[in-house]
Amino acid sequence: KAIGIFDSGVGGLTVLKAITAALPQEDTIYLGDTARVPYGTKSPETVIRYSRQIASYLMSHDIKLLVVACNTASAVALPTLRRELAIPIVGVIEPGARAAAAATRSGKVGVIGTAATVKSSAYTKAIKKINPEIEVVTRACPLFVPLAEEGWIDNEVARLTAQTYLKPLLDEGVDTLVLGCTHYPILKGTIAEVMGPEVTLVDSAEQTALTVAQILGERKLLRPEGEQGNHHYYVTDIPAGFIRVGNRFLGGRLGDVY
Ligand code: DGN
Repeated sequence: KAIGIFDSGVGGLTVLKAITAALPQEDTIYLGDTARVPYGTKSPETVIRYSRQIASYLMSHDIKLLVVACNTASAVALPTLRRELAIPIVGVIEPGARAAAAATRSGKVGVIGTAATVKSSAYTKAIKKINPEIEVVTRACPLFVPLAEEGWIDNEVARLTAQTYLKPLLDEGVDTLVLGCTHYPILKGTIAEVMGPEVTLVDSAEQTALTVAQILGERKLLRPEGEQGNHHYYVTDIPAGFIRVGNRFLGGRLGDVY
């Protein structure tokens, strides 16, 4: 059985990349809802409806675990999916929150994400559930998404955008910053440059991959090491844009897209 992964579009490939790096033997089925992206600006009701439709499509492929790679969908649709589906479901918020709570020394954590993710307060709630003493400062950085898709990740525009968005977090003195959107790991270099060497960046993708490995291990659902997993990609719009941007996200290793 494969691991099912979905995102509002191409961004979740950063999560898929982390999962295949940690578990190269596993088969994956990825669905990018490219016809309806972005989720970050839509209402919770709409994002829940889309997430249920996609989850039920992936369930029809007999998956053993579902990864909700989209921060926005994780922030608003996870409780509904967990209630309705009988397989383990991993979102990207809890793993990112756990890593941030473990990393902070000053007790001040910054979280950046889409407008919907920030509005949901999902990261703040998840971090405070682990340690109520931690202060969480959030900021929506919507322009990072088109910058990542355009490949403008280390030019002047990216740097100015990052400086403008991140300055208030720097002023607040956060020592840890959660990259709470699938696209932000692509801009990690520029974000790190602006935040400086004292600030730890938490990449939800890497943390999510570790959680997937742990759950599959506990449930004895891991495939034997040494095998090479197969990867299938589905999109809801025509595949052209997904292939172009996806190859950039995965370093040219995207297979067939349906
Ligand atoms: N995948 C979305 C997220 O992680 O929040 C970003 C893209 C979007 O839907 N705006």
